[in-house]
Amino acid sequence: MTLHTDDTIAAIATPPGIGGVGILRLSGPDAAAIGEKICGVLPAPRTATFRKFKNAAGDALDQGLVLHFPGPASFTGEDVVELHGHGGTVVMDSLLNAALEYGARQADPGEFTQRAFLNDKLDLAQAEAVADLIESGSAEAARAALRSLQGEFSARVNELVGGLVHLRTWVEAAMDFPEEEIDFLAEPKVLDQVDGLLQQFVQLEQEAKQGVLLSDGMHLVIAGRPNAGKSSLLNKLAGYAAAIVTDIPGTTRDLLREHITIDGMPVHVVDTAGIRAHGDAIEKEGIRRAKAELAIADRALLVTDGDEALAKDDELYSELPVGLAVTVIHNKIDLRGQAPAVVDQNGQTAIHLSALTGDGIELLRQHLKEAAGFTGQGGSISARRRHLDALRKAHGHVQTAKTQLQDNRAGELMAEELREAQRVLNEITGEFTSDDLLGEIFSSFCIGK
Ligand SMILES: Nc1nc2c(ncn2[C@@H]2O[C@H](COP(=O)(O)OP(=O)(O)O)[C@@H](O)[C@H]2O)c(=O)[nH]1
Ligand SMILES: [Mg+2]
Repeated sequence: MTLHTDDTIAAIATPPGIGGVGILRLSGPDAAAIGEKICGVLPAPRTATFRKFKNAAGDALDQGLVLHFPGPASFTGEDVVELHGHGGTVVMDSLLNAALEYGARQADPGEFTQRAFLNDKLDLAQAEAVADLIESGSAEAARAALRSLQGEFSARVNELVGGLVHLRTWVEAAMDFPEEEIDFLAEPKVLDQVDGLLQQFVQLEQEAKQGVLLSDGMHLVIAGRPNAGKSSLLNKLAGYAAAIVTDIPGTTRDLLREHITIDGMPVHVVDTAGIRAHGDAIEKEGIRRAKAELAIADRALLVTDGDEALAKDDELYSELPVGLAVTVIHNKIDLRGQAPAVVDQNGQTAIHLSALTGDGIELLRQHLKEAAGFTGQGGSISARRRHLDALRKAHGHVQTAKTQLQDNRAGELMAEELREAQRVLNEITGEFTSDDLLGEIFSSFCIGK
């Protein structure tokens, strides 16, 4: 991925295909010159004006509106020109080709946003929010992404950084006076500040977690023995007959994926082949795929059709990756004349329900929200796993700093932890972020953004 910004990039900013309007976007030092070659004299800055578009051979290509945003008052911070033509594939391609003939380079995915970042128009978390807003799958997710784009998340991270800097100044000043260091650090306000920071971490992590849940959702895998009612459960959760249900064991062989939302929380549900020792080659492959899916799941629903608690050494458990969160589903309560219930079973949640009648499904939905920590409260921000990981890592360093302070009064070690926490936090907003990570982030954007 190139990180230089000395050339002029061009891309069709509207989605491929046919539409009323198609937009060609140019950004860079020659954007204005190239724009003039295509459409004659550029209009006054930020004023939409009608022009005819031509290529180098003088062929008429299209006609439409032209907009000129001289840098630095533009999205990228560079000179930007937009040509709004008719949204047909051939028309847009010929406009793009004209721009390339005049010396522009086809933009890489996300390169406009990357330039906005490099020119300090956006920090990294805001740039990521641009992509999250475009890709948001629900109104809540879009609102959260917009808040992050407007800088709400970054402001909260910067607040934490500010607190860290303040604390570091104090601790490092203490180290300059070794005779008084112990007293300096024994001041109650030092510990108060550390505790205040720790609280801020807890709060922001909670909100970032909501953000990650809103955009990524929960990855849920339904597993269990054949005929326990796994596919029926998927159908009830999805609200329609997505999977084939029969009383023949081994009906489901391939994985079946459904995307559902529970009160705004996206959930990716995967139905799998029942786990059993014998079965034909197709079923064996199905079971292999089920295990692969379990390996990346956030939680498994382990379905049985009896009401007895699964023994700790039940073979079903041996098929699950260690440490995977599990909810046991005791299905078919209608056959036993039981009422739906949520119970604790050896520290695990077990839910008695009927995938046939739907009795108890609501209990399961509420349990899933709770288990994921989804509050569904408005006002959340969008965040990515990388942000949450960074917050947790920085949090850990501040926690260690507190131990160094309380147990050892070790100013130097404390300062070291605080410095590290600050470095990790700065990665969120991109203050000190490796080119590799930047490349990875921007290359996942769409072309023209
Ligand atoms: N009575 C009753 N039958 C159910 C229930 N859930 C599933 N079944 C039946 O059990 C059989 C197997 O169901 P299916 O969903 O295909 O199970 P899977 O093999 O685990 O996917 C079918 O005949 C279903 O109609 C339930 O809650 N109550
Ligand atoms: Mg099935």
